[in-house]
Amino acid sequence: MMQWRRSRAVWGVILGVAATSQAGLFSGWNYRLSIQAGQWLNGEPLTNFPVLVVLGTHLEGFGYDQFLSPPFGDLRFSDVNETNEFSYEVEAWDVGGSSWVWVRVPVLTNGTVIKALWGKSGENAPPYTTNGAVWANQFGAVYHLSHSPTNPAPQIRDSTAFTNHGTCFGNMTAGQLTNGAVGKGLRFDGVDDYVNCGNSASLQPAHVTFSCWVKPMGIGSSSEAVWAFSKGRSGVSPYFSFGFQFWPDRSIIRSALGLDRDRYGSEIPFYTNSPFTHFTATYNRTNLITYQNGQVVTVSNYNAAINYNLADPNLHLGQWIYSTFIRRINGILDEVRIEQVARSSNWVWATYLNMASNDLFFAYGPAQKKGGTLIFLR
Ligand SMILES: [Ca+2]
Repeated sequence: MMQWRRSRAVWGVILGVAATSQAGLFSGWNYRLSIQAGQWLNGEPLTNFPVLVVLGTHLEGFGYDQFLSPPFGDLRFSDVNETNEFSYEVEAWDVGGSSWVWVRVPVLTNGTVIKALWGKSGENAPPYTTNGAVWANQFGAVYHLSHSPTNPAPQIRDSTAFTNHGTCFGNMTAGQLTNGAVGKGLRFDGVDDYVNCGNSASLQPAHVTFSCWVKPMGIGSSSEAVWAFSKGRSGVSPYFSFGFQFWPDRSIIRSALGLDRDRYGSEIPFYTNSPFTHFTATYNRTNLITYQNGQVVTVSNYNAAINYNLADPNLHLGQWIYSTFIRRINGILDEVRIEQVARSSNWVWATYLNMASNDLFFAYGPAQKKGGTLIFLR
């Protein structure tokens, strides 16, 4: 005791810990970890932005055995002061490795600090972990592609509240859930595999952002154009509403838009056996902007409405098809998103970097345990 009293510096630190631990919502939680965004963002504060947080024993002081309501019933996220609780969704939880968690941050900008908290018994994962709350900011569909195709249909889960879940076709196997760009992704064989996600108003916005990670691993069912995903198909122009076409014979990928009665798009060099690459397209009835790995690569001016009035309006992952024209991709897809607004370039960049370089985007921890020192004060 005397030893502690002699040091004002140490005394101050202990009081600080005590005050922080008792002020917020989570005074009963034993562990906390600060997660700080680096100086990578371009000045625009991003509101209600879902960030990827990667937890695991690679983080100093972190242990899965510290969770007292396993597997993650006592996991919480908050602002730095522990006064606002943030919604989260677990994409995958692996006590033998890394766990992938999406957290909706009210305002994300350079230097933003969020906290992860855990270590409390008798807690349950809140409803926001499964009800789509993380994706409430104008997301129409979000596919993490982290579920086995051998699960009961619909196997491919949409994380939004719109539940645009997809059903697998082509006798896809458990082994086709494979390493993706974020946790697991889904391998399509380029022969008969695809996922039918159905249709709803949530998938037919006037302005749109659509995106995915893609890694082509062969030609697929046609050397002309195979599709990472297609919203809508018909045998007459415009043939589709939107999606990404990969052309093995031309070594390009195309952000495709069906407007009124014609088809449009922008082409970007892209190759079979390219590493995982992130593509995003935004359309706001002024510009179609296409991004590769978070950077603008093409801007095209169009102003017509997206044509959603097609014979088959469903969203398909892994293919476009009409009659005998079968266009199935051979490769891996991950994190397919349809958004109901044309996102800003800053939003697209942050989305990419947060996934591609998570340990650069965020500075983590170390994890700190509450407790021990407080006993001395009493
Ligand atoms: Ca994934």
